[in-house]
Order: sequence, then structure tokens, then C-alpha cells
Amino acid sequence: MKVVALAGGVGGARFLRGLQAAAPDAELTVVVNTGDDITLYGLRICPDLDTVMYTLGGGIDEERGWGRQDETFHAREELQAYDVPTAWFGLGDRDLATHLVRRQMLDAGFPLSQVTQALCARWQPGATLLPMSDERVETHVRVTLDGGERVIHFQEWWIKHRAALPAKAIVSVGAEQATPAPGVLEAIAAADVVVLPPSNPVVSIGSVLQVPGIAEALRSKTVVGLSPIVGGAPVRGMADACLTAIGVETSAEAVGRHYGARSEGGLLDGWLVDTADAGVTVPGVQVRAVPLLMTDLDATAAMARDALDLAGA
Ligand code: FO1
Repeated sequence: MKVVALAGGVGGARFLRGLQAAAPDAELTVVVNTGDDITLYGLRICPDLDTVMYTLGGGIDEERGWGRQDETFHAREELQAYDVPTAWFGLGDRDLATHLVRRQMLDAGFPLSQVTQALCARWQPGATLLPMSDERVETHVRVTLDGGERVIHFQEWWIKHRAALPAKAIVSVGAEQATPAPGVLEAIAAADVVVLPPSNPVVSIGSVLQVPGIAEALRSKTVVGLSPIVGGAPVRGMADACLTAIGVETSAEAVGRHYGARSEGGLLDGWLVDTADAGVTVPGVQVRAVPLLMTDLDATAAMARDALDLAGA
């Protein structure tokens, strides 16, 4: 069975680990959000690609959900000692090697998709990881700061300001000119099912869908999504701050309706909500209530099985 997942960072990566446990024989392709990517110190940092790669490759720091296990932050501490203004970004010493290799390969002219393939040769994630695009698409956020309207990089908003500054707008800079990375449209076309993991619907799943051609490619597929909102709150992260920014209520029902029914021009055939949200309806979409808390691998594998069952239905 061929499965394609559109994924972001921590929540999406954790779900994919469960999907692999639930369907070990499935051929999994992950189309990963690159809107969170940021250039710092001349390095191109790809948080969601790295989080999926480390999580499926066994190198992730489980507690943080991002970055490497057994990580140290000496380089970051030195940057802080120099009062470097971007020292708010937690650059890990082990993680640094990934960015150095990526920088070297990008400078040698390799596209991000080939760099990702090369990095995955070490990590063996057991899935094909594809950036949503080889072109630069960056999520920036318009906020009010120091008394004026400013546009800052998503990572600065997310990490330095903990998404506490109300976002006036969230924009995918460069999306209009971007094209899907090689293999993305082919993987979607060949998929038996497309899964939208419980990633951030705005800055993760939403960003992937900003790349021209990807949303259209989903129109002829069976698509099942899992709600990242349980009982009116995001399971982790700050998806509520992002949903508010686009005028969507933070609820499993509102996110399901935001994605919409494929039969009505939207995305979904099926929508999994947590048992806490049983009774949610999304016109034109088959909704099922199952436990959605990824407390451990077995729980996550059960969710993944539920998603595949719903797709089969
Ligand atoms: N998240 C934080 O909350 N603080 C950090 O300092 C931080 C550093 C970081 C470094 C590399 C990386 O791959 C991810 C990192 N993240 C950090 C997570 C990241 O901001 C988010 O996971 C994604 O961008 C959103 O999914």
C-alpha cells in the first residue's frame, strides 16, 4: 500500500512513527513543510525536515520533540556570550553538523530534495522524505512590535516571542513562485491514501498546501486527516495562536470544516477527532471519534490504524 503524508514538525513526526508501526509494509512518502526553514549564520536550517528525519531515524530528543538526543548547546552559549541577536534560536552542537552538510551541498548546487536524500542515507527513516518544494518558501508573521507593524520570521515569532504576539497575518513568502519538489506530485498520484497527520493546520499542513499544484493533486485522492486539537486545545505547540490568526476557532470541528470536504472543493474524505470531541460533524466528511493522544507508540499506532481503516471505508 502506498501512503503519502503531508507533515510538519513534532506532532506530524510522532504520528508517522506510529503509522510505520501500524503499516510496516506500506511504502510511505512524507511531503514535509519547509516554510519554517530559516537561514542563520549562513546555514540553512530546516526544522520540520530534520524533526521528521531524526524522529523516524531514531536520533530525536524525545522530551523536546525537536533536535538531537544527547545534545549540547555550547556553540549557542558562545553566540549568547557574543550577544548575537539571533542567539534565541536553540542551535544544538550535534544538530549543527546537519546544517553544515546541508549548507555545503546547497552551495555545491544540490537541490534541497537531494540534500535531504543524502542526509537520510545516514538516518534511514524508513520513508521517502521530500521537501514540499526545492524553492525557498518561508513563513513570516505580521505582528505589532515596539509600537509598529512588523513582519518577522516564523521562528522568531514561535521561539523568541512564544507566539504570544497576536499574528495579524501569516504569509508564505515565495509560495506563488514555488513548484512542488521532484517526486511530490508523482507520489501523491500513485498514493492509495493521503494522510494529514495532527500537525499545525496553518503553518505546517497549510504551508505545504500553499505550494501551487499540491492541493490540486489531492483532489483526486482519498484523504484522511487527524485533528491536532483535542477538547478545544492543541495537544502541543501553539496551533491555537495560528488558527486565531486566520480566524478559525480552536476546535476539532472548526479545523475539520477549515480543511473542508473533498466533495465540496476541500480536502477531506475522513476526519478523526478525539473521543473528547465525539459528536463533531463536518458536512460531506466521514467523522470518527477515537483516542488521539499520542501517549506512546502503541497509542499512536492505533490512531494510524484508525486513519487507514477510515480511508478504507
Ligand atoms: N523550538 C523551540 O521552541 N526553541 C528552540 O530553540 C528551537 C530550536 C530548534 C532548532 C532546530 C530545529 O530543527 C528545531 C528547533 N525548534 C525549536 C523547533 C522548531 O522551532 C519547531 O519545531 C518548528 O519550526 C515548528 O514545527
